[in-house]
Amino acid sequence: MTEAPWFREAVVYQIYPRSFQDSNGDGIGDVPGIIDRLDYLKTLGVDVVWLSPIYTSPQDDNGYDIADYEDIDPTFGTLADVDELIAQAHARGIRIVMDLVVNHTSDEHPWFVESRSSKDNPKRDWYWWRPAREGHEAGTPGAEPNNWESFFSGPTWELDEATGEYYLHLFSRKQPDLNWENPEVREAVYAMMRWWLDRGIDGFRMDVINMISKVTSLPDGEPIPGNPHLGDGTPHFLNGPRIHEYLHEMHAAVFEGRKEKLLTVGEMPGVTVEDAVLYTDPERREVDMVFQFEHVGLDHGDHKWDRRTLDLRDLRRSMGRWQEALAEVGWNSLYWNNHDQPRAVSRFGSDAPEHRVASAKLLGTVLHLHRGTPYVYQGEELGMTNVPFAAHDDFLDIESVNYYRMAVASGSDAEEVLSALRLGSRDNARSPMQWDASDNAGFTTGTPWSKVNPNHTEINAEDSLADDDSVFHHYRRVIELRHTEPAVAHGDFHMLAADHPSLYAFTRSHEGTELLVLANFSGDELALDGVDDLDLDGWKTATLLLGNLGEPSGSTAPLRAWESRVLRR
Ligand code: ISL
Ligand code: CA
Repeated sequence: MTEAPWFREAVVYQIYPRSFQDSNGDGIGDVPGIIDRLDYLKTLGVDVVWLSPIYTSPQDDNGYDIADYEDIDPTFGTLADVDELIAQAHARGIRIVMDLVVNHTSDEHPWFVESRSSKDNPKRDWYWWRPAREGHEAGTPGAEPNNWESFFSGPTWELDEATGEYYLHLFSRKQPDLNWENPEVREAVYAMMRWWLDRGIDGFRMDVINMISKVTSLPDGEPIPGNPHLGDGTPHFLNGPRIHEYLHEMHAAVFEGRKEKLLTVGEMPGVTVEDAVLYTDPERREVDMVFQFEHVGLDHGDHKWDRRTLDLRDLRRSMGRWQEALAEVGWNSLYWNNHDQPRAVSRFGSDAPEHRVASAKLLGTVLHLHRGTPYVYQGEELGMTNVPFAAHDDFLDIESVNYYRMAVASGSDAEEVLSALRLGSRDNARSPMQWDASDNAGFTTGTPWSKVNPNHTEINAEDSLADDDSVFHHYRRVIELRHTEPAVAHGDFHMLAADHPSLYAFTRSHEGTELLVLANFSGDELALDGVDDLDLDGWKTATLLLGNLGEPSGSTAPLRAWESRVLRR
């Protein structure tokens, strides 16, 4: 048997640099700020830090629009700061993983500036250029080369006056898609990746990497009801025809023969379990794990702005299916939260004052006890909540801003659009990290770029560090468990009581040790006797490894509101 890969025992912490720690009072988090907080991360016990993009960028999508892959945006610092960050992190046993955004560049990247300059520029074919649809005059509605809708509202095509052709942008018009069909593009990306690894980083989180291969005829998608010119292009670019070939080629060109402990995680909206097995089978040499989106789509209706109440049964069914599908081959990544998602405690737990702490701890317990590599998003370890946004101009994210404008222009009620934004906006995850109870939460001495959540007086790192019962210390313990209890990292997973509306229960077993996780996803007491498919006879005298509400009256006693337990036998 070959040794299990190192990342099975690792926990990753995601930093959204803009909102983590400002060091110079300009109101924007930066790399020196991160360096100042490394000891905090060391105390938490995480193994890897993933940084959202800090490269040179006009910041149209907060850095996911890159104008120079090999330099740092002055907002965030310098290359020398990054070298220092790498050295300081490594000195504490923490690896640094960078975001890799190569489905698209910024329109201000020199590659695109050249590409757009003329039809016969050598880099013309580095992006997707197409003339207007046959029989249509460029610039008129419906003249776009196809009907794909952008993730950030409106068409995915922008007419460029210089040559009278359109370019493709799945995201904003300042994020033109690279043409991966062109081998020069691929080699340029691989060279840039090698350059970063040579600099000492430990891997990449690959942004929307399953969108890089498109069906080259760029066919129209199924029309979207209510809009005559827009359609769903996703079947033509999610997990496209050459995606496995590209990832395998990237692996060979970039990672082969390098040091062992690198990490690659592919962010893959619309990835299925069947695809994920292929992407993460170590024999195929593509990526170590993928971010999938099934569980964060379960409270969406027809689209993300149409929210519905989550049914725990759906969540458990989805999580369970992923556990099972990747049990033998491949590996899962585990997350509730990232910079694109509303806050977990407000969404899957309860942010009501009486339940926030317990439910935040419960969520940490449940997630980290699954089989896979857990990701903690900054502030999650404090139980940070969604932000009480009031008016539409409180929302800053391009996705929210564009959606509001589009929805109101097409006749939706502004108040209804606002309530959808309050629940679903990515801005919820992007408010400044709450370090202490002072005016700007210890994030900045200047004016923060995004509103500090007023609840930082109650919810902040300083208080959490001082209180052994805090969400922070619970996360620290659950992370430690992965490092000390082999069943957490390596055990088999088995879901229990699959039809229960509020109990989340499963076992992990490994070399004679068995763990049982019990979690009450509700504000009501939950009796464990007589629950279908839950036999607790052998667990009455089991050891309590980790609870979230202090000693229960017994290992199998009824669960109190939002109580979770990890038992071992
Ligand atoms: O957040 C989303 C919708 O609410 C997703 O569709 C998101 O855009 C998708 O998961 C891709 O996300 C990644 O690429 C985007 C960037 O805006 C996100 O921040 C990033 O995580 C484009 O680079
Ligand atoms: Ca700053």
